[in-house]
Amino acid sequence: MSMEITLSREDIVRLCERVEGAQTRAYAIPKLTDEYPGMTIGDGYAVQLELRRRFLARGHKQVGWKAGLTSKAKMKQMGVDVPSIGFLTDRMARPENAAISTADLVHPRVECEVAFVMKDELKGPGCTAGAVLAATDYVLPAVEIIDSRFSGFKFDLPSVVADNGSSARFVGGGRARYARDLDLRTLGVVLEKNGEIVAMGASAAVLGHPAEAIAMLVNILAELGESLPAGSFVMSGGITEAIAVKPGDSVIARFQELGSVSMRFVE
Ligand code: OOG
Ligand code: MG
Repeated sequence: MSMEITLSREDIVRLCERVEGAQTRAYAIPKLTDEYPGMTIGDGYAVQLELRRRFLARGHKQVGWKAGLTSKAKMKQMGVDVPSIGFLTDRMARPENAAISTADLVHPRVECEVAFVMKDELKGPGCTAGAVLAATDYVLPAVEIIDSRFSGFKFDLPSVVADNGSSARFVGGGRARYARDLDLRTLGVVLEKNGEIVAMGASAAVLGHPAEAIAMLVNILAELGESLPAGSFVMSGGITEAIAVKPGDSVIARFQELGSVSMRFVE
């Protein structure tokens, strides 16, 4: 993947302010490539970096990273065929069984993911799934609440990367387990909304093995000149397609071996 930056510093700041406004005040904007058709993936990451810098300067704490678009179901749903990464902060975390407000979201969707908590730092390039498993403290089930800031949830890779991979909220829960005690490829997951099954899948949907997604994330970080710190909470990407939610909905994701994660949505 080329990380070439073609936009001027002024344009990067301008686009960052546009995305930041849409994120913090919850409104939809056109995808960035409508105005900048030549925008590259490197430009997208430059905007994301500026966004992260601003959030951290305001006192948000980074807790980890997320891989996105790592399953066929997600790639097909979004029309994008290359994975992406985004950062996660303390302000995005919600406790298990939380009532999650949708007033500060545009058009939220939920998706089931396997999350990794790292005990050692990882550095690319050349990071492998084996290296990821050796550096993992434990895994736990998670639900990510994504919320593209782009109208109609329609975007391309440079735009979604600039929008921090549609990151909005996340809930970790269930039962934490050591990766070595599980077959992380064959974990089944069932997503229920208001008591009905709305999506299901198995963890192998994520690049054949969720640890592959974390390795991919570490290798993208290397291209950006960064590493994955020990202690990071890392989500490996939606196993199933994402499901839209609205106030009044209750959601439960049941993971084989890892227990379940639930939440409900309110105004
Ligand atoms: C992009 C974010 C994708 C995942 O797990 O695949 C993502 C999107 O679909 O809006 O978080
Ligand atoms: Mg996700």
